Amino acid sequence: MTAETIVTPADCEVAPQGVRCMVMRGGTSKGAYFVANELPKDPDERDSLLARIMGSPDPRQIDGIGGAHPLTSKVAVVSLSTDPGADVDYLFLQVGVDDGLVSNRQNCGNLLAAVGQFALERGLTSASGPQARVRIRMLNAGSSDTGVTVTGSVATATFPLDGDGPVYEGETAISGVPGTAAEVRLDFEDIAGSACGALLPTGGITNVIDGVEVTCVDNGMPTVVLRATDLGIAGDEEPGTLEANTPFRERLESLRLQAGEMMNLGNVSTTTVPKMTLVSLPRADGDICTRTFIPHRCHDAIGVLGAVSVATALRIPGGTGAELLRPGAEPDLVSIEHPTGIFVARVEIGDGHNGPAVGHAGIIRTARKLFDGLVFPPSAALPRTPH
Ligand code: NQM
Repeated sequence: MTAETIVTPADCEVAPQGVRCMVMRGGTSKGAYFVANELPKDPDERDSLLARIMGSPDPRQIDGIGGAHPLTSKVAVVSLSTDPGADVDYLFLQVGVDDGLVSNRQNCGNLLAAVGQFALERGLTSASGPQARVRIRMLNAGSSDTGVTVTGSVATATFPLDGDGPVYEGETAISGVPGTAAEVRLDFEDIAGSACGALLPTGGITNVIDGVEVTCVDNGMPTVVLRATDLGIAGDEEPGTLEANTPFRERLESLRLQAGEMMNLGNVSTTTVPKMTLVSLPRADGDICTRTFIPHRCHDAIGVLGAVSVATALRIPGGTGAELLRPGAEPDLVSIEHPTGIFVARVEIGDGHNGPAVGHAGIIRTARKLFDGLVFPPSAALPRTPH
């Protein structure tokens, strides 16, 4: 048995006293939250440290605090904003479970749901009264290697407060999370084209790739929307059933690689965007049924900005799968069925100079502080687990 060891210069530089870290549930994801200046400044050093903290690369992340799934192997890095129009800056980093790669190429609207509370907990911003409103600039924008330049957009998080800080207890339930917690409202500004440079980055409402019609959209998350039946599935299968269907997954990945090039994302073979959302007729009380690949695992629910992007594609006249929406659905709301329930996204679409334009977009989440303390990463990179 051989094990390949990834060694970087940062491997010897871990403070033996630990690294300050808060673990929070944001929406249907869970992640480690850090203040930016408590991590190494150098991105390579920072990423090496974060991979070790999460326990990657290892399918079980047994030597770290990651949860062995993309939805629980996430990091939020928060700092005072350098933009006078925002309170704090939020950088999302996805830590690859199996490969240990740390990527800033996508945003995460679920971890975003706890950024406001984290910023108050760490004294990065302040608020008083019954509610906090924290303006969060989202730093994950277009990647420099594709030539697309996109500026960070802003989300406002609104959540309850008491004299001691954020209130986490509450009566709001969201699908995919047991019990209830305090409501966090997220309102988005200027998220269209967040990573691809345009709401419809291919220039068209639909495209045909290998005979399959798709809508490629980026309203906060680069996403490809396609009809489940066009890929020979019903669309309401369990995630595990779809993940086990190798020919289907190979076809989906081939479409994704081609769509990535068309969406200005370049070669997406090692990136987590675009996401792939298969749509079909609603089965429960929603307007549309979905299964989303993020992009290799099937999501147990649907991402926040992913849901906003899917709702946008379906609300654009002629968008792929728009005809599958439940007749009579409310114009600005889309109730998206997913494997563990329903996600309601509000998106207003109007006419812009060059086609459809997005007005307000917003969603409701909950978030909770789970743990606050010090995390102790190993000082050397983990050997890659042999497969
Ligand atoms: O789309 C999963 C999640 C996400 C991302 C993913 C997210 C979003 O459920 O904004 O929240 O698509 O990787 O946390």
